[in-house]
Amino acid sequence: MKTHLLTMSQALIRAMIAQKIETDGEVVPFFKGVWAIFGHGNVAGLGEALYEKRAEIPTFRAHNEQGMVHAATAFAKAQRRQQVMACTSSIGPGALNMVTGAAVAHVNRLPLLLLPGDVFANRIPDPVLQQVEDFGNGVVSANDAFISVSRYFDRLTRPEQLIPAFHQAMRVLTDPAECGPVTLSLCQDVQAEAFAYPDAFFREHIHRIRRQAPDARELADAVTLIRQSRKPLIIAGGGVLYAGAEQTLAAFSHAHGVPVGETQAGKSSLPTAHALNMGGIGVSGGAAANDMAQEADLIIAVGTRLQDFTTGSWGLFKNPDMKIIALNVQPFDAVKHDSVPVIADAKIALDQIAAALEGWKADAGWTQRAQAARQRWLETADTYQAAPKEEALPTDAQVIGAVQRVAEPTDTVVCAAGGLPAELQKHWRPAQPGGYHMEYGFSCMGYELAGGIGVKMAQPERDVIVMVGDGSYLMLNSEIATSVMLGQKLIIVLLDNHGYGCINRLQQATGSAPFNNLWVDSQHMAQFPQIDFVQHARGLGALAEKVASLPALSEAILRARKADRTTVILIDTDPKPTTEEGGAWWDVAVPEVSSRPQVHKARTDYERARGAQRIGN
Ligand SMILES: Cc1ncc(C[n+]2csc(CCOP(=O)(O)OP(=O)(O)O)c2C)c(N)n1
Ligand SMILES: [Mg+2]
Repeated sequence: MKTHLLTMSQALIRAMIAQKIETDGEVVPFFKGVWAIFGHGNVAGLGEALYEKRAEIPTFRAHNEQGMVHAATAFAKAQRRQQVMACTSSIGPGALNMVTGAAVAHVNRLPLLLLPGDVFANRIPDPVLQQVEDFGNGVVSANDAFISVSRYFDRLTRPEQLIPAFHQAMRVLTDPAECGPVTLSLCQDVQAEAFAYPDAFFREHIHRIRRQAPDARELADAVTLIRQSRKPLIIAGGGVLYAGAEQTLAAFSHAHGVPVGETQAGKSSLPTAHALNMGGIGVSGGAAANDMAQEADLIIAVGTRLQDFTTGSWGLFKNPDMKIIALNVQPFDAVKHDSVPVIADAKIALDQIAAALEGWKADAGWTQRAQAARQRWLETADTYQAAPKEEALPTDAQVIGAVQRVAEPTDTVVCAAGGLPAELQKHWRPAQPGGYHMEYGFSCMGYELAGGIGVKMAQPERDVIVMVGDGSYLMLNSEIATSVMLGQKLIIVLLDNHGYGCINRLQQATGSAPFNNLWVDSQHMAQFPQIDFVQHARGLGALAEKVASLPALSEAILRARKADRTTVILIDTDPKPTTEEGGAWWDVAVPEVSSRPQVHKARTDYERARGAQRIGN
């Protein structure tokens, strides 16, 4: 048997280079590159191996491990899970900084390869710097924290373990149902240890993402249910985009007169102009989709996890006879809420269902109502986006309107947390599939700027517009410097409302006093914050300007498009108003006991709302 004497690190990097993927008939490297921040846990082992192969697989330097994981995760999302990145860190703090990012990828079902350094397998120098010591368990390591946020976890304590571990890693990274973060925790000494790896381990491997066809009986059950329904509604989740099923969905909706509501991950499945695109559904959705959802007798849930923001914490659907068909590659999702499962790829299954439904249409009245509801909602949304009176601070919706007025069909808007996700789900009008990149599975503050880099790396020909609140910006902004260094240009619109506007609103909606969210409501303050975001962004190497009006914002975006690097455009906004219409109830537990009458009232309302919650289905 032909073998190659290599360190475990060298073998890993060579095996990664050998992985290819066939997408749209083209064969490309499966691993786009490796994000790295070195320390004693990886600099000598993996660092040396990456240097050796730097011409074949690029290494990108970041400023914060969490940030680099967000960039890698966003890249995989923008590539619709067809291509991934890896991230390597030192042991201890560097590794644990990646855990939050791992959770983002885990919740959002996005493939990602994490390579944190780990303690010495031989344990001779124990405890090494940054090693966590457990008094009663010799195998505990800080990296155990990855276990709960990895779809596959392995700790390599011998170099030859890489072979089976890598095969399992590739299985998970390329499986549409299982995919998520894979953590190979690499003991520092093992990274540097050699083994005679078989030649076959480095052979080119061309992957193709599996498209699972539905079981014939599951398909038949779903078709029967659809034929029996009069008021069906499709919920389009991220799975539509990952399956590349947007045209199939558009044709299905059109042929059968079935309206479509979009989740945060599924938004931009249909172009805004599609006659039966109801827009966003759920807590942060619009009035059109939510009105239809209340009455629907059948929900066809395509590629969605049915999280609480989609189902209004299961208070949204009011028709007592409503049934759910869950079309999903992942059985875990397909059985939720007693759904009728169709375990399959969205594109294949929608095509097959459409063929079996030949000639069938939803009630004409239902379809017409949907079209009218959609029109009404777009008109309502227009009024929210319209420019404010001169003296008033703009709202988030008005800022979105100003960005939209100068948007190109090819733009991708990126966001994750704060008040913006709800306003964007209601107001952003994507012209093309994939033009809306929202991380709303973990809604992780700090994803926006770093994630934008990953999106730009996936879509270099598109302008990437990151919309971010002051809170998220302050939480993680160091990757602005990375975007400048790597030439991955972002247009960042920073909405400064002086604090955590959305949580402040939520706090008061649950009867609490304004407390500890907006800067002005912070208790212990020697000085009111005077943060100069423009100087800060310039300090990191970006271009930056503050605008005083919405027309000035639109103009600044046009300037930023022409700029050679990342631009931060700052605008002050009003933390209070949001779009009232649309939106569904969200279950946020209100205290049963309080000294404040506002909380008593909120509790009474809360209990009433819970009475309308669908349990189990
Ligand atoms: C890492 C993280 N911490 C806390 C939260 C809870 N949270 C959600 S939004 C938010 C405030 C966001 O503030 P900002 O970015 O300024 O947006 P705004 O609410 O003002 O629109 C907080 C604290 C979160 N989602 N992520
Ligand atoms: Mg804010």
